[in-house]
Amino acid sequence: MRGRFITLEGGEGAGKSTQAALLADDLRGTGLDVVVTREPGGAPGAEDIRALLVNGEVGRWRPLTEALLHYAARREHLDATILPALAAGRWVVCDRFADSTLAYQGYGHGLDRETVARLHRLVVGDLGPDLTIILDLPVDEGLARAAGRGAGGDRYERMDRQFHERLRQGFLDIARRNLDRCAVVDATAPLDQVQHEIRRIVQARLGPVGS
Ligand code: Z5A
Repeated sequence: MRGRFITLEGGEGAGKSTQAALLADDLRGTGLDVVVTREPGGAPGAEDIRALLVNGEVGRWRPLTEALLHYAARREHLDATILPALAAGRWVVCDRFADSTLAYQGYGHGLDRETVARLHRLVVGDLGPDLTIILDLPVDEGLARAAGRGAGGDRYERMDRQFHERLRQGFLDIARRNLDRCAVVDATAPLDQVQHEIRRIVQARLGPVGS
């Protein structure tokens, strides 16, 4: 049986990486075979493209170029990692996926929705996630959490506050437009409460796991 594909989305410091690892542990505890992966990246060629995206000057790429790079990385990731895992019956938990392109390059950088949608149809088609958890957090809190990790932040973390506010509203709008697939979780709650809420949503949306 094909595995299930779950993505975690949200702005900077929302807790996606932390919750992806916790969710994978929860799912493994029920006997499932789980792959944790991330975007941009998640496959050798995609990780090479990631280096072009997260390093360098803030204005390094024009929005369309940046979207093309993310979708190029995504196709590698799908072919090399996600699709083989799902075909083998494994569950895939992915830290960011295509909603991040619409949020960052679309809502954030102003690339129009139809262009992103055309790229999506070409590269992803109907291979998208079964469930998307959107972790929502006020911008200042997310940036403070991300800053707490030190190292001065990557290219995206250095973008201005208004950009991050557009991202937040973008993710909430994506959730409103995709009610069947998306669930918004309050990421200001303590770690274990967020973990519990995600576990509850996975059970409710995808049915009892591990049975
Ligand atoms: N990007 C794009 O533009 N277009 C695309 O299509 C895609 C991506 C796919 C990749 O960055 C960048 O690429 C990303 C968007 C862009 N922008 N940035 N930056 P990345 O993958 O390297 O980083 P990220 O995904 O943005 O990670 P993040 O947002 O910075 O962090 P996070 O994964 O959401 O959070 P975390 O690392 O799990 O937690 C952050 C800190 O908060 C950490 O110290 C935790 O211990 C703490 N934390 C987590 N949860 C809590 C709670 N509940 N309470 C208190 N503290 C917490």
